[in-house]
Amino acid sequence: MNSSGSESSPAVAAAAAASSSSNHSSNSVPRGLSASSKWAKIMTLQEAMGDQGEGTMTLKATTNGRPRLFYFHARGRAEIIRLIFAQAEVEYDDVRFREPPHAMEDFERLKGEGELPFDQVPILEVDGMVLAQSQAIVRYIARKHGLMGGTELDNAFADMVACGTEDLRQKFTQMIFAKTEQEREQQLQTFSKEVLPRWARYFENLLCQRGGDWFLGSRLTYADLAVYDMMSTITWRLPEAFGPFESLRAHGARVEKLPNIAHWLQTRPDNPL
Ligand SMILES: N[C@@H](CCC(=O)N[C@@H](CS)C(=O)NCC(=O)O)C(=O)O
Repeated sequence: MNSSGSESSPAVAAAAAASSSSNHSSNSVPRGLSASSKWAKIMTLQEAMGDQGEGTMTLKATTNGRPRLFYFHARGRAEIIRLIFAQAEVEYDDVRFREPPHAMEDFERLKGEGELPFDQVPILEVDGMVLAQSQAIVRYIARKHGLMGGTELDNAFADMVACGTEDLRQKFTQMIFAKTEQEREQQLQTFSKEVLPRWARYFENLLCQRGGDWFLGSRLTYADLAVYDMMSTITWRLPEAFGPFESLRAHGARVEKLPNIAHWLQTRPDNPL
């Protein structure tokens, strides 16, 4: 997102793609901001603020231990947080900006609170503290809710895998949001023919290193959810991307079958990105 407030950021573009894609769902009722899920209370910023207008929301208001996640109406960097909360059955408020053209308006309003550490989202407000940086948030909630490894070294292994997903996501996002169509096509070729197969192989090697269903063998960690999230982001644009990577695809299918994850996938708003 650029500081000029233009609507060209990946998250805003993703929100725009989300709103147009929900209009295109033919077989199911589109699930937008009115979606509801067992643990996530999905709401707009206006609802979270009690719709009392500018300056009336206090971000550090006591939330009685109930976390509040703020982000665009998109998956983006917030979805891994939502997946962890779903798996751990944590009740929280999933506060989303409206779709474009109002997304930036809402983001500016939140920034106007003067409490965002880096003027970026996602943020998680918990117990009167505002946390930014998605990876810090992810590690905090994964530790708190038992989705880390059993040892410090295993935690580092899980972090390593998750950091890898961030690298690949960044390469994907750069490509998807290239400035011109021609640039995008060119980058798409390089990404799908060179970058993606190389990185998919890295992940597959790591997955197979220990045997078992998960990256840490028999123990599910947030890294499994992070890899799943990254793969579903990429397959939105490149449906066949992971075709040759059987172990990774089987891993993704296992994540989707986790009952709490399955519930979230079935009930979450249908944003593609
Ligand atoms: N390293 C940060 C990056 C967050 C980030 O760039 N968020 C975007 C939206 S996806 C944003 O708020 N951009 C506003 C800006 O950087 O000015 C994280 O992982 O949370």
